[in-house]
Amino acid sequence: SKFQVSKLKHAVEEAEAACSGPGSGGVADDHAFWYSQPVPRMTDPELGPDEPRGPIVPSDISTVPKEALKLPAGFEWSSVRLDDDSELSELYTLLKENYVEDSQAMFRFEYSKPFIQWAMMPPGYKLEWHVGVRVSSSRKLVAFIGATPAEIVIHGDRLSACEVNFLCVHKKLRTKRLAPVLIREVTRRCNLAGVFQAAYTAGVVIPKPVGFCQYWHRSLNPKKLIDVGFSSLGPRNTMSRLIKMLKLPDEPLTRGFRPLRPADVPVCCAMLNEHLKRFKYYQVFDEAEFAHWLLPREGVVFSYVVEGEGGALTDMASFYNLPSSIIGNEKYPTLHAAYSYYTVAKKTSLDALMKDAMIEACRHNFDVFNALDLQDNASVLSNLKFGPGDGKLQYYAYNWKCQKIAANEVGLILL
Ligand code: MYA
Repeated sequence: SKFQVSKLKHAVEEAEAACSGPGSGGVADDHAFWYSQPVPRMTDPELGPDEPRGPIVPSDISTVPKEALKLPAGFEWSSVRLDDDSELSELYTLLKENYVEDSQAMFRFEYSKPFIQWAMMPPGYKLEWHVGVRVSSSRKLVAFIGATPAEIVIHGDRLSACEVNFLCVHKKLRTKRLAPVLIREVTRRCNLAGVFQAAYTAGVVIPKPVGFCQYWHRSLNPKKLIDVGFSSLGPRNTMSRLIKMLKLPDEPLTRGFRPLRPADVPVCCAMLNEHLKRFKYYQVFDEAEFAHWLLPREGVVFSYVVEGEGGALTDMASFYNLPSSIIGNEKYPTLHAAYSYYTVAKKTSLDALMKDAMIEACRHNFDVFNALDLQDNASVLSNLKFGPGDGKLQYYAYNWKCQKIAANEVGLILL
Protein backbone atom coordinates (compact mmCIF):
# COMPACT_ATOMS: atom_id res chain seq x y z
CA SER A 1 0.00 0.00 0.00
CA LYS A 2 0.52 3.58 0.32
CA PHE A 3 4.05 4.46 -0.29
CA GLN A 4 4.73 6.39 -3.35
CA VAL A 5 4.56 3.82 -6.09
CA SER A 6 8.20 2.79 -6.07
CA LYS A 7 10.29 2.50 -9.23
CA LEU A 8 13.77 1.15 -9.73
CA LYS A 9 16.14 3.71 -8.31
CA HIS A 10 18.52 4.33 -11.17
CA ALA A 11 15.62 5.21 -13.49
CA VAL A 12 14.57 7.94 -11.09
CA GLU A 13 18.04 9.31 -10.55
CA GLU A 14 18.47 9.64 -14.28
CA ALA A 15 15.18 11.46 -14.71
CA GLU A 16 15.99 13.78 -11.81
CA ALA A 17 19.44 14.57 -13.13
CA ALA A 18 17.80 15.53 -16.42
CA CYS A 19 15.58 18.03 -14.57
CA SER A 20 16.59 21.21 -12.76
CA GLY A 21 18.24 21.82 -9.38
CA PRO A 22 17.72 20.50 -5.85
CA GLY A 23 14.54 20.79 -3.76
CA SER A 24 13.85 23.37 -1.08
CA GLY A 25 15.93 21.58 1.55
CA GLY A 26 13.99 23.26 4.37
CA VAL A 27 13.13 21.22 7.46
CA ALA A 28 9.63 22.47 8.24
CA ASP A 29 8.08 20.92 11.34
CA ASP A 30 4.64 22.50 11.32
CA HIS A 31 1.97 19.85 11.57
CA ALA A 32 -1.12 21.71 12.72
CA PHE A 33 -3.18 18.54 12.46
CA TRP A 34 -0.78 15.83 13.55
CA TYR A 35 0.39 17.82 16.58
CA SER A 36 -3.23 17.84 17.78
CA GLN A 37 -3.13 14.00 17.74
CA PRO A 38 -1.78 11.41 20.19
CA VAL A 39 1.44 10.79 18.27
CA PRO A 40 5.04 11.71 19.19
CA ARG A 41 6.44 14.99 17.90
CA MET A 42 9.10 14.84 15.19
CA THR A 43 11.67 16.32 17.57
CA ASP A 44 10.89 14.00 20.51
CA PRO A 45 13.96 11.97 21.51
CA GLU A 46 13.76 8.23 20.80
CA LEU A 47 12.40 6.19 23.70
CA GLY A 48 15.23 4.46 25.58
CA PRO A 49 15.26 0.64 25.80
CA ASP A 50 14.06 0.62 29.42
CA GLU A 51 11.50 3.44 29.16
CA PRO A 52 7.88 2.29 29.42
CA ARG A 53 5.74 1.88 26.31
CA GLY A 54 2.02 2.58 26.23
CA PRO A 55 -0.89 4.76 25.13
CA ILE A 56 -0.27 8.49 24.69
CA VAL A 57 -3.84 9.33 25.77
CA PRO A 58 -5.99 7.02 27.91
CA SER A 59 -8.84 5.00 26.40
CA ASP A 60 -12.20 6.33 27.61
CA ILE A 61 -15.27 5.43 25.58
CA SER A 62 -17.49 7.71 27.68
CA THR A 63 -15.85 10.85 26.26
CA VAL A 64 -16.10 9.81 22.60
CA PRO A 65 -18.57 12.04 20.69
CA LYS A 66 -21.68 10.17 19.52
CA GLU A 67 -22.21 12.45 16.54
CA ALA A 68 -20.14 12.51 13.36
CA LEU A 69 -17.78 15.42 12.81
CA LYS A 70 -19.06 18.37 10.82
CA LEU A 71 -18.10 18.37 7.16
CA PRO A 72 -17.83 21.55 5.05
CA ALA A 73 -21.21 22.65 3.65
CA GLY A 74 -22.26 20.63 0.61
CA PHE A 75 -20.60 17.37 1.70
CA GLU A 76 -21.91 14.44 3.70
CA TRP A 77 -20.68 11.22 5.29
CA SER A 78 -21.61 7.97 3.59
CA SER A 79 -20.37 4.53 4.61
CA VAL A 80 -19.42 2.68 1.45
CA ARG A 81 -21.10 -0.73 1.03
CA LEU A 82 -18.37 -2.79 -0.57
CA ASP A 83 -20.66 -5.82 -1.00
CA ASP A 84 -22.72 -3.71 -3.41
CA ASP A 85 -21.15 -3.69 -6.87
CA SER A 86 -22.17 -0.14 -7.73
CA GLU A 87 -20.73 1.31 -4.47
CA LEU A 88 -17.62 -0.86 -4.86
CA SER A 89 -17.24 0.55 -8.38
CA GLU A 90 -17.47 4.09 -7.03
CA LEU A 91 -14.60 3.46 -4.60
CA TYR A 92 -12.62 1.63 -7.29
CA THR A 93 -12.96 4.65 -9.60
CA LEU A 94 -12.09 7.19 -6.88
CA LEU A 95 -8.89 5.27 -6.14
CA LYS A 96 -8.06 4.53 -9.77
CA GLU A 97 -8.17 8.24 -10.59
CA ASN A 98 -6.91 9.81 -7.35
CA TYR A 99 -4.90 7.39 -5.23
CA VAL A 100 -1.13 7.04 -4.72
CA GLU A 101 1.29 7.98 -7.52
CA ASP A 102 5.06 7.90 -7.77
CA SER A 103 6.96 11.16 -7.33
CA GLN A 104 6.97 11.84 -11.09
CA ALA A 105 3.31 10.94 -11.69
CA MET A 106 4.18 8.13 -14.12
CA PHE A 107 2.32 5.35 -12.28
CA ARG A 108 -0.79 5.28 -10.08
CA PHE A 109 -2.01 2.31 -8.02
CA GLU A 110 -5.00 0.60 -9.52
CA TYR A 111 -6.41 -1.68 -6.84
CA SER A 112 -8.96 -4.04 -8.43
CA LYS A 113 -12.50 -4.38 -7.13
CA PRO A 114 -11.95 -7.88 -5.69
CA PHE A 115 -8.72 -6.64 -4.12
CA ILE A 116 -10.57 -3.79 -2.38
CA GLN A 117 -13.11 -6.29 -1.03
CA TRP A 118 -10.30 -8.56 0.16
CA ALA A 119 -8.44 -5.67 1.82
CA MET A 120 -11.45 -4.06 3.49
CA MET A 121 -13.72 -6.99 4.38
CA PRO A 122 -11.81 -9.38 6.67
CA PRO A 123 -13.68 -11.26 9.42
CA GLY A 124 -15.28 -8.76 11.82
CA TYR A 125 -15.09 -5.82 9.42
CA LYS A 126 -17.43 -2.93 10.11
CA LEU A 127 -19.42 -1.03 7.51
CA GLU A 128 -19.09 2.19 9.56
CA TRP A 129 -15.29 1.96 9.26
CA HIS A 130 -15.54 2.29 5.45
CA VAL A 131 -15.85 6.04 5.67
CA GLY A 132 -16.87 7.86 2.49
CA VAL A 133 -17.58 11.52 1.76
CA ARG A 134 -20.09 12.46 -0.94
CA VAL A 135 -21.08 15.73 -2.58
CA SER A 136 -24.64 16.23 -1.27
CA SER A 137 -26.11 17.48 -4.54
CA SER A 138 -24.58 14.99 -7.00
CA ARG A 139 -23.97 12.04 -4.60
CA LYS A 140 -20.49 11.74 -6.10
CA LEU A 141 -17.98 9.91 -3.86
CA VAL A 142 -15.04 12.28 -3.42
CA ALA A 143 -13.10 11.01 -0.42
CA PHE A 144 -12.54 7.83 1.57
CA ILE A 145 -10.67 6.31 4.51
CA GLY A 146 -10.95 2.69 5.62
CA ALA A 147 -10.14 0.81 8.83
CA THR A 148 -10.27 -2.92 9.56
CA PRO A 149 -9.92 -4.66 12.93
CA ALA A 150 -6.68 -6.48 13.70
CA GLU A 151 -4.79 -7.92 16.65
CA ILE A 152 -1.43 -6.18 16.58
CA VAL A 153 1.67 -6.96 18.60
CA ILE A 154 4.20 -4.19 19.04
CA HIS A 155 7.30 -4.77 21.20
CA GLY A 156 5.47 -7.70 22.81
CA ASP A 157 2.34 -5.70 23.74
CA ARG A 158 -0.80 -7.16 22.16
CA LEU A 159 -3.42 -4.59 21.14
CA SER A 160 -6.94 -4.95 19.75
CA ALA A 161 -6.32 -2.30 17.14
CA CYS A 162 -7.21 -1.42 13.59
CA GLU A 163 -5.31 -1.05 10.34
CA VAL A 164 -6.00 2.11 8.35
CA ASN A 165 -5.69 2.28 4.58
CA PHE A 166 -7.05 3.86 1.38
CA LEU A 167 -7.04 7.46 2.62
CA CYS A 168 -7.93 9.35 -0.53
CA VAL A 169 -9.22 12.83 -1.37
CA HIS A 170 -10.27 13.66 -4.93
CA LYS A 171 -7.61 15.69 -6.76
CA LYS A 172 -9.97 18.68 -7.08
CA LEU A 173 -10.43 18.84 -3.30
CA ARG A 174 -6.81 18.67 -2.21
CA THR A 175 -5.09 20.88 0.39
CA LYS A 176 -8.42 21.98 1.88
CA ARG A 177 -7.74 20.13 5.16
CA LEU A 178 -10.28 17.42 4.37
CA ALA A 179 -7.83 14.61 5.21
CA PRO A 180 -7.69 15.60 8.91
CA VAL A 181 -11.50 15.47 9.06
CA LEU A 182 -11.50 11.95 7.58
CA ILE A 183 -8.81 10.79 10.00
CA ARG A 184 -10.62 12.29 13.00
CA GLU A 185 -13.92 10.72 11.93
CA VAL A 186 -12.51 7.23 11.43
CA THR A 187 -10.75 7.60 14.79
CA ARG A 188 -14.05 8.52 16.46
CA ARG A 189 -15.77 5.50 14.90
CA CYS A 190 -12.97 3.17 16.01
CA ASN A 191 -13.00 4.69 19.51
CA LEU A 192 -16.78 4.11 19.73
CA ALA A 193 -16.06 0.41 19.13
CA GLY A 194 -13.44 0.44 21.91
CA VAL A 195 -10.41 0.61 19.59
CA PHE A 196 -7.82 3.23 20.57
CA GLN A 197 -4.70 2.16 18.61
CA ALA A 198 -4.05 1.86 14.89
CA ALA A 199 -1.35 0.59 12.56
CA TYR A 200 -0.80 2.33 9.22
CA THR A 201 1.89 2.90 6.62
CA ALA A 202 2.51 5.77 4.23
CA GLY A 203 5.06 7.01 1.73
CA VAL A 204 5.10 10.39 3.45
CA VAL A 205 6.90 11.25 6.67
CA ILE A 206 4.48 12.59 9.27
CA PRO A 207 4.76 12.59 13.08
CA LYS A 208 6.18 10.13 13.82
CA PRO A 209 7.35 6.91 12.17
CA VAL A 210 8.19 3.91 14.37
CA GLY A 211 10.36 2.71 11.50
CA PHE A 212 10.60 2.46 7.75
CA CYS A 213 11.19 -0.14 5.06
CA GLN A 214 12.46 0.15 1.54
CA TYR A 215 10.96 -1.33 -1.59
CA TRP A 216 13.04 -3.60 -3.85
CA HIS A 217 12.06 -4.62 -7.38
CA ARG A 218 12.86 -7.71 -9.40
CA SER A 219 12.21 -7.33 -13.13
CA LEU A 220 10.26 -10.18 -14.71
CA ASN A 221 9.55 -8.43 -18.02
CA PRO A 222 12.56 -6.12 -18.43
CA LYS A 223 11.70 -4.97 -21.93
CA LYS A 224 8.30 -3.59 -20.91
CA LEU A 225 9.68 -2.10 -17.67
CA ILE A 226 12.27 -0.17 -19.65
CA ASP A 227 9.74 0.82 -22.34
CA VAL A 228 7.45 2.38 -19.73
CA GLY A 229 10.21 4.10 -17.75
CA PHE A 230 9.95 1.91 -14.65
CA SER A 231 13.59 0.97 -15.04
CA SER A 232 16.41 1.77 -17.43
CA LEU A 233 19.10 -0.12 -19.28
CA GLY A 234 22.49 0.60 -17.73
CA PRO A 235 25.12 2.15 -20.06
CA ARG A 236 27.18 -1.06 -20.21
CA ASN A 237 24.24 -3.41 -20.68
CA THR A 238 22.18 -4.64 -23.65
CA MET A 239 18.56 -5.75 -23.75
CA SER A 240 19.42 -9.30 -24.77
CA ARG A 241 22.00 -9.65 -22.00
CA LEU A 242 19.52 -8.27 -19.47
CA ILE A 243 16.75 -10.64 -20.59
CA LYS A 244 19.12 -13.58 -20.33
CA MET A 245 20.36 -12.49 -16.91
CA LEU A 246 16.81 -12.22 -15.54
CA LYS A 247 15.36 -15.38 -17.14
CA LEU A 248 13.63 -17.64 -14.62
CA PRO A 249 12.84 -21.37 -14.85
CA ASP A 250 9.39 -22.29 -16.22
CA GLU A 251 8.29 -24.20 -13.12
CA PRO A 252 8.92 -23.85 -9.36
CA LEU A 253 12.07 -25.72 -8.36
CA THR A 254 11.13 -26.86 -4.85
CA ARG A 255 9.66 -30.34 -4.77
CA GLY A 256 6.14 -30.26 -3.26
CA PHE A 257 5.56 -26.52 -3.94
CA ARG A 258 1.79 -26.19 -4.54
CA PRO A 259 -1.11 -23.74 -3.91
CA LEU A 260 -2.37 -23.33 -0.33
CA ARG A 261 -5.68 -25.16 0.22
CA PRO A 262 -8.46 -24.78 2.83
CA ALA A 263 -7.39 -27.99 4.58
CA ASP A 264 -3.91 -26.45 5.17
CA VAL A 265 -5.30 -23.52 7.18
CA PRO A 266 -4.83 -24.82 10.77
CA VAL A 267 -1.21 -25.91 10.23
CA CYS A 268 -0.20 -22.88 8.16
CA CYS A 269 -1.93 -20.40 10.46
CA ALA A 270 0.08 -21.78 13.40
CA MET A 271 3.24 -21.75 11.27
CA LEU A 272 2.79 -18.10 10.33
CA ASN A 273 1.94 -16.94 13.87
CA GLU A 274 4.97 -18.77 15.25
CA HIS A 275 7.20 -17.21 12.60
CA LEU A 276 5.90 -13.69 13.27
CA LYS A 277 6.76 -13.88 16.98
CA ARG A 278 10.37 -13.19 16.00
CA PHE A 279 9.50 -9.62 15.01
CA LYS A 280 8.65 -6.43 16.90
CA TYR A 281 5.63 -5.24 14.90
CA TYR A 282 3.24 -7.83 13.51
CA GLN A 283 -0.33 -9.02 13.29
CA VAL A 284 -1.77 -12.15 14.97
CA PHE A 285 -4.09 -14.26 12.79
CA ASP A 286 -6.87 -16.52 14.00
CA GLU A 287 -7.81 -19.30 11.58
CA ALA A 288 -10.70 -17.37 10.03
CA GLU A 289 -8.44 -14.36 9.45
CA PHE A 290 -5.66 -16.53 8.09
CA ALA A 291 -8.13 -18.15 5.67
CA HIS A 292 -9.31 -14.69 4.58
CA TRP A 293 -5.86 -13.18 4.11
CA LEU A 294 -3.95 -16.15 2.72
CA LEU A 295 -6.22 -18.57 0.84
CA PRO A 296 -5.73 -18.01 -2.89
CA ARG A 297 -8.16 -15.54 -4.50
CA GLU A 298 -8.08 -15.34 -8.25
CA GLY A 299 -6.26 -12.26 -9.46
CA VAL A 300 -5.77 -11.01 -5.88
CA VAL A 301 -3.60 -13.19 -3.64
CA PHE A 302 -1.43 -16.16 -4.58
CA SER A 303 -0.30 -18.48 -1.79
CA TYR A 304 1.73 -21.67 -1.81
CA VAL A 305 2.99 -24.29 0.61
CA VAL A 306 5.76 -26.83 0.42
CA GLU A 307 4.35 -30.28 1.09
CA GLY A 308 7.02 -32.75 2.17
CA GLU A 309 7.14 -36.54 2.47
CA GLY A 310 3.99 -37.91 4.11
CA GLY A 311 2.08 -34.67 3.55
CA ALA A 312 3.85 -32.52 6.17
CA LEU A 313 3.65 -28.80 5.38
CA THR A 314 7.08 -27.30 5.91
CA ASP A 315 7.07 -23.79 4.39
CA MET A 316 4.86 -21.21 2.74
CA ALA A 317 5.15 -18.31 0.29
CA SER A 318 2.67 -15.73 -1.04
CA PHE A 319 2.26 -12.55 -3.04
CA TYR A 320 -0.56 -10.24 -4.03
CA ASN A 321 -1.53 -8.57 -7.29
CA LEU A 322 -1.44 -4.76 -7.20
CA PRO A 323 -1.33 -3.26 -10.68
CA SER A 324 -0.59 0.38 -11.43
CA SER A 325 -1.97 2.48 -14.28
CA ILE A 326 0.81 3.71 -16.50
CA ILE A 327 -0.29 7.31 -16.86
CA GLY A 328 -0.75 8.41 -20.47
CA ASN A 329 0.71 5.26 -22.07
CA GLU A 330 -1.41 4.02 -24.99
CA LYS A 331 0.62 0.90 -25.70
CA TYR A 332 0.86 -0.29 -22.10
CA PRO A 333 -2.02 0.93 -19.91
CA THR A 334 -1.12 -1.27 -16.93
CA LEU A 335 1.98 -2.31 -14.98
CA HIS A 336 1.34 -5.76 -13.52
CA ALA A 337 3.12 -5.90 -10.18
CA ALA A 338 3.29 -8.79 -7.71
CA TYR A 339 4.05 -7.84 -4.11
CA SER A 340 5.71 -10.31 -1.78
CA TYR A 341 3.33 -11.14 1.09
CA TYR A 342 3.92 -13.63 3.91
CA THR A 343 6.71 -16.16 3.38
CA VAL A 344 7.77 -18.64 6.07
CA ALA A 345 11.01 -20.52 5.48
CA LYS A 346 11.52 -23.47 7.81
CA LYS A 347 12.82 -26.45 5.85
CA THR A 348 13.28 -24.72 2.47
CA SER A 349 15.51 -21.64 2.25
CA LEU A 350 13.94 -18.20 2.00
CA ASP A 351 15.95 -17.75 -1.18
CA ALA A 352 14.36 -20.81 -2.81
CA LEU A 353 10.82 -19.94 -1.65
CA MET A 354 11.05 -16.37 -2.90
CA LYS A 355 12.43 -17.64 -6.21
CA ASP A 356 9.56 -20.10 -6.60
CA ALA A 357 7.10 -17.30 -5.82
CA MET A 358 8.76 -15.19 -8.54
CA ILE A 359 8.53 -18.10 -10.98
CA GLU A 360 4.80 -18.33 -10.26
CA ALA A 361 4.46 -14.56 -10.70
CA CYS A 362 6.25 -14.82 -14.04
CA ARG A 363 3.94 -17.66 -15.10
CA HIS A 364 0.98 -15.40 -14.28
CA ASN A 365 2.40 -12.67 -16.52
CA PHE A 366 3.45 -10.16 -13.87
CA ASP A 367 5.96 -7.57 -15.07
CA VAL A 368 7.75 -7.03 -11.77
CA PHE A 369 8.04 -8.66 -8.34
CA ASN A 370 8.26 -6.22 -5.43
CA ALA A 371 9.37 -6.86 -1.87
CA LEU A 372 10.10 -4.78 1.21
CA ASP A 373 13.32 -5.25 3.14
CA LEU A 374 11.31 -6.37 6.19
CA GLN A 375 11.46 -9.70 8.08
CA ASP A 376 14.47 -11.63 6.67
CA ASN A 377 14.06 -10.36 3.10
CA ALA A 378 17.18 -8.16 3.05
CA SER A 379 19.34 -11.29 3.23
CA VAL A 380 18.07 -12.67 -0.11
CA LEU A 381 17.09 -9.70 -2.28
CA SER A 382 20.43 -8.93 -3.96
CA ASN A 383 21.10 -12.57 -4.71
CA LEU A 384 17.67 -12.86 -6.36
CA LYS A 385 18.49 -9.87 -8.62
CA PHE A 386 16.25 -7.32 -6.94
CA GLY A 387 17.32 -3.70 -7.17
CA PRO A 388 16.50 -0.99 -4.60
CA GLY A 389 13.48 1.22 -5.36
CA ASP A 390 12.97 4.93 -4.82
CA GLY A 391 9.96 4.38 -2.55
CA LYS A 392 10.32 4.20 1.22
CA LEU A 393 7.42 2.97 3.32
CA GLN A 394 7.03 4.56 6.76
CA TYR A 395 5.42 2.49 9.54
CA TYR A 396 3.25 4.19 12.16
CA ALA A 397 1.40 3.35 15.38
CA TYR A 398 -1.43 5.68 16.47
CA ASN A 399 -1.64 6.50 20.17
CA TRP A 400 1.22 4.22 21.18
CA LYS A 401 4.58 5.35 22.51
CA CYS A 402 7.39 2.87 21.87
CA GLN A 403 10.96 2.39 20.75
CA LYS A 404 12.06 2.58 17.10
CA ILE A 405 11.84 -0.60 15.03
CA ALA A 406 14.40 -1.54 12.33
CA ALA A 407 13.25 -2.85 8.93
CA ASN A 408 14.37 -6.41 9.71
CA GLU A 409 12.32 -6.31 12.93
CA VAL A 410 9.10 -5.40 11.08
CA GLY A 411 6.78 -8.37 10.51
CA LEU A 412 3.63 -6.46 9.54
CA ILE A 413 2.60 -6.32 5.87
CA LEU A 414 -0.18 -3.89 5.02
CA LEU A 415 -1.71 -3.75 1.55
S1 MYA B 1 -1.45 6.28 3.02
C1 MYA B 1 -2.06 6.72 1.41
C2 MYA B 1 -2.51 8.13 1.39
N1 MYA B 1 -3.17 8.46 0.14
C3 MYA B 1 -2.56 9.02 -0.91
O1 MYA B 1 -1.39 9.33 -0.88
C4 MYA B 1 -3.44 9.21 -2.13
C5 MYA B 1 -3.17 10.50 -2.86
N2 MYA B 1 -3.28 11.63 -1.97
C6 MYA B 1 -4.44 12.08 -1.41
O2 MYA B 1 -5.52 11.55 -1.62
C7 MYA B 1 -4.31 13.29 -0.49
O3 MYA B 1 -3.13 13.97 -0.78
C8 MYA B 1 -4.34 12.90 1.01
C9 MYA B 1 -4.10 14.15 1.87
C10 MYA B 1 -5.74 12.33 1.35
C11 MYA B 1 -3.28 11.88 1.36
N3 MYA B 1 -1.42 10.04 6.03
O4 MYA B 1 -6.56 17.50 3.41
P1 MYA B 1 -5.19 18.07 3.47
C12 MYA B 1 -1.67 15.16 6.43
C13 MYA B 1 -1.72 10.80 7.09
O5 MYA B 1 -5.11 19.54 3.28
P2 MYA B 1 -4.56 16.59 1.07
C14 MYA B 1 -2.84 5.66 3.84
O6 MYA B 1 -3.86 5.44 3.25
C15 MYA B 1 -0.68 16.27 6.25
O7 MYA B 1 0.52 15.97 6.92
N4 MYA B 1 -1.76 12.16 7.05
O8 MYA B 1 -4.19 17.33 2.46
C16 MYA B 1 -2.73 5.48 5.34
C17 MYA B 1 -1.41 17.44 6.84
O9 MYA B 1 -1.37 17.39 8.26
P3 MYA B 1 -0.30 18.31 9.06
C18 MYA B 1 -1.48 12.74 5.88
O10 MYA B 1 -3.31 16.46 0.31
C19 MYA B 1 -3.47 6.61 5.98
C20 MYA B 1 -2.85 17.17 6.42
O11 MYA B 1 -2.92 15.75 6.12
C21 MYA B 1 -1.15 12.01 4.74
O12 MYA B 1 -5.72 17.24 0.42
C22 MYA B 1 -3.29 6.71 7.46
C23 MYA B 1 -3.22 17.94 5.17
O13 MYA B 1 -4.55 17.66 4.88
C24 MYA B 1 -1.13 10.61 4.85
N5 MYA B 1 -0.82 9.82 3.83
O14 MYA B 1 -5.02 15.13 1.53
C25 MYA B 1 -4.02 7.91 8.02
N6 MYA B 1 -0.92 12.86 3.72
O15 MYA B 1 -0.64 19.74 8.74
C26 MYA B 1 -3.78 8.09 9.49
C27 MYA B 1 -1.10 14.09 4.22
O16 MYA B 1 -0.49 17.97 10.51
C28 MYA B 1 -4.56 7.10 10.33
N7 MYA B 1 -1.42 14.04 5.52
O17 MYA B 1 1.07 17.90 8.59
C29 MYA B 1 -4.41 7.41 11.78
C30 MYA B 1 -5.16 6.37 12.66
C31 MYA B 1 -6.66 6.62 12.60
C32 MYA B 1 -7.47 5.54 13.33
C33 MYA B 1 -7.21 5.54 14.87
C34 MYA B 1 -8.06 4.50 15.62
C35 MYA B 1 -7.73 4.48 17.00
